[in-house]
Amino acid sequence: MSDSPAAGSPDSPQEAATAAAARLAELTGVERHDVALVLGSGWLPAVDALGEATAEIDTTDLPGFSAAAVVGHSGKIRSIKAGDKQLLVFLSRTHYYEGKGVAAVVHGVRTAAAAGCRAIVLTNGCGGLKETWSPGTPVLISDHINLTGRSPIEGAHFVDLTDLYSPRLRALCREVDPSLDEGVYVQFPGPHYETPAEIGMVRAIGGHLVGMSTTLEAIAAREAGLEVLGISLVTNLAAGISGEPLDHAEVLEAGRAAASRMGDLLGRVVPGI
Ligand code: 8IG
Repeated sequence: MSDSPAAGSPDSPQEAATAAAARLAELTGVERHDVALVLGSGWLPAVDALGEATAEIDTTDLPGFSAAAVVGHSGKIRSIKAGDKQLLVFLSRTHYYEGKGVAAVVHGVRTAAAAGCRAIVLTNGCGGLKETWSPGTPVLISDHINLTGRSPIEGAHFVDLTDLYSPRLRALCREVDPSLDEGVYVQFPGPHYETPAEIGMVRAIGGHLVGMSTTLEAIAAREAGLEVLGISLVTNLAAGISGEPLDHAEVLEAGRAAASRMGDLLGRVVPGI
């Protein structure tokens, strides 16, 4: 399987992103954005803490995006003025499990880079392996393990992923909130959650957080030259740890309950990016 455009198509992923960024500039009236944020499960209620929206558009108004598929992910993009920075906030993402291909998963990241962004904040809701991480705990992503077996990059382009999750931005977050823990995020393809045996494997390979997003986006962001901050919101203990079944409604509730803390964190970190 290939996510490349059909032979003869003029649309390389970068050309598609440039086209989306041009339309974004028209629709928002903003020539360049500075920092992008992608809000994952449970993060939507935090958006209002970022500042005043100068424009809000549907992702489907831009070329290359399709409608949001998950409850709790609204298919909108906001342009927000926050101090001297113009933020580009994706209120939804395309997940790998939607089957639209890896290029669709990272199109927002490439569009953000084409729109002028120098940094991107990738957030997600995830399962946690440490019992001290109660639902609603934010955790900085220190590194990742990509278990999708896929890459957003095609061809002989060997991108370095050392320090993918910016030590500078992690330190900035800990200045704002010294209680923040960090961990290794493991992306599974989904959409099913893990078995308890798979969580045992995650522990064995050095993972602390499990989810269905973020790693492919982080790789595309690094390829595009963006500085990356990854923050997970632990919304549930990983499978088999608490003895309770996993439930998407619970995930959304944990996000609502943690919204003011997440909004405060993002609102205080973004000015320093
Ligand atoms: I929210 O426990 C959320 N997303 N893979 N496992 C995986 N994804 C998740 C989980 C989880 N919780």
